[in-house]
Order: sequence, then C-alpha cells, then structure tokens
Amino acid sequence: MKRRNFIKKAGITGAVLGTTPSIFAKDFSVNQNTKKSSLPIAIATWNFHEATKRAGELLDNGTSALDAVEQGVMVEEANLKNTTVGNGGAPDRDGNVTLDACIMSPNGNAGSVVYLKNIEHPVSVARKVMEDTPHVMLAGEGALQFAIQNGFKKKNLLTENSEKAWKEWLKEKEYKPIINIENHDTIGMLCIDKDGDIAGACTTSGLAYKMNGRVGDSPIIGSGLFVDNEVGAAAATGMGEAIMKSVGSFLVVELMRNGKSPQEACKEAIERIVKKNDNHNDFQACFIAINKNGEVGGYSIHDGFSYAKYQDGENKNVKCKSHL
Ligand code: SD4
Repeated sequence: MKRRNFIKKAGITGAVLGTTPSIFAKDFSVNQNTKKSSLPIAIATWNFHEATKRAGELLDNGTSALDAVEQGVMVEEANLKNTTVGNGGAPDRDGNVTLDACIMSPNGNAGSVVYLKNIEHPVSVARKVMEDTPHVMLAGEGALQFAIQNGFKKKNLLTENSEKAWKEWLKEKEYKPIINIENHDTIGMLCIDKDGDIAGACTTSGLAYKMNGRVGDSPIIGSGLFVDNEVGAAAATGMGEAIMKSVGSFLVVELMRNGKSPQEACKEAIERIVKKNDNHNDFQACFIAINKNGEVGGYSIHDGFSYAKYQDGENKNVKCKSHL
C-alpha cells in the first residue's frame, strides 16, 4: 500500500504524524539562544594548525568558504610527514597509495573522488567533479582519467618512508582494520566565511594497509562530511566503517537542526556509534561540527582527539571531550 493511502485509511492526521520525533524536522532552532561568534572561522580535525592558518588567513582576506576550505586541506595533502593524507600517504596492503576526498559548497553542491591514485590533490579533483560534471562521485581509473584531462599531473605518492614502513609491515602482514587510537591524520575542515556561508572538505589515504579497493567514510557525502548552509556542518575522522554505518556527519548536522549545539550533536553521534558497536573500545571515531552562529564542537570515543580552530587571527588547538 502506498504511504499516502495508508495514512488515509488509518485516519492518521498530519497533527499526529507531526508528534513523531524526527531528525528530519523542518524547523531548526540553531539561532535562537546563542550569540553569534565573530566570523570568519576555520576548524579542522586534529592539530592541523598549518591548514587552519592557511584557510583562516584567506577567509580574513575575504576569500569564500569554498576556496578557503580547499586551500586549507591542500596544505596537508602536500605535507609529506602526514602519512594519512595525499602525498606520502600510507599505501594499501599491495603497495598502492589510493586517495579519497570530498568537498561541499554552501549551495549544497558536492563532489567526491574515491580510490584515486597518483594525484597529489584529490580535493581539487573532487571540486572539479562538483563544478564541471553532472555527477557527485568518480572512482578509480575514471577519476584519474578525469583528473588528467583537467590538467592534473601524475605523481608517485609513495614516499621512501612510507614504502619502508609498508615493507616492514609485509614481514608480519598482520591485518587489523583497527585504527591506531593515537595516530590519525585524516583532515576534515569546515569554514564559515565573512558572509556567513559554510563549506567543508575531507581528504585521506584511509586506513594504512587496507584491502585493495577499500574506501572509508571520508569521501562519502553524509559520512565523512556534510554541509547544510542553513544549519551548519560536520566532519569525521577515525574508523570509517563505523562512521559510514551511522552516516555520522549527516546525523550531526540533523541533530543541530533539531536544536542541539555542535558539541551536543557530536556527543550524541558518538554515543550512537558506541551503542551499536560492542568493540568500540578498539577503535577511534571523532566528529567536529560548526553551526551557523559560529559555535563549534568536537567529541570522540577515545581520549586524545582535538581540533584546530582559527578565529580572529588566533590559531588554537582545542582538546575535545571523549566517551572513554
Ligand atoms: C577512513 N576515516 O578511511 C578514515 C581514516 C581516518 O585518520 O580518519 N584516519 O576510514
């Protein structure tokens, strides 16, 4: 029976339906009780202060949130010391460096690439997908072909250090798809510009020594990142499988739409993951969020998570509360 007919037959009125608690409620109360923070603001997962500095300074100069967020995460994509993002990222178990990234603009548009090899800045390819194609996501060979057609240059992203570490790992080949709790590097970044518009980006090489072909939450719109310019934005880092199964970033934004602060929304989304995963002691998952008023929050399963925040010319590392 069609839903409309069912509603008619059962005599369910709109008023009754309206009492069902829903995370999809239309009205949101983000703006009601809180004071507006001074804009612009850039935040990023972990202590990626170089990235927030870059984005924040651009925002201060009037750059749009979309341009700032792309430029911000590019700092980490190019950082060879960061072994979970872009160039220098750890390979999969077969030695391939495969990158995942996505970007969302204030107008709700989104672009994403998954399993992209040999391109240093997957976020910029994701932006091209968003702006120049009718699609949201391109994968593997097709994503690489699209990148090359658009002038991106192929590059070997497996650094000597990453290759050495991978060869060391090959000796034991111990495959534990569990994220080392202390050592994460995926960057999710959220920016609000001077006009109050919000954009976000997320970029990663994913789990070190993952199965060939594995894709995590980071490039999945709604999981690793979600932006709704009416409400706010959220980004995730940590164990992608758990984040994907809860559509975590979308959940955080919808919780904010229903009136939760960014901090409360991140906490509730983490608690949802905790409740559904008996093994949550063994992996890390973390969210950051920002709302339209410029309030910011972050929360994780395990202690040790922090976010970088640039506002009013000041770049800070903010330690987050955690479930454990
Ligand atoms: C993934 N969420 O691929 C990513 C990994 C991550 O810091 O966040 N690492 O599952």
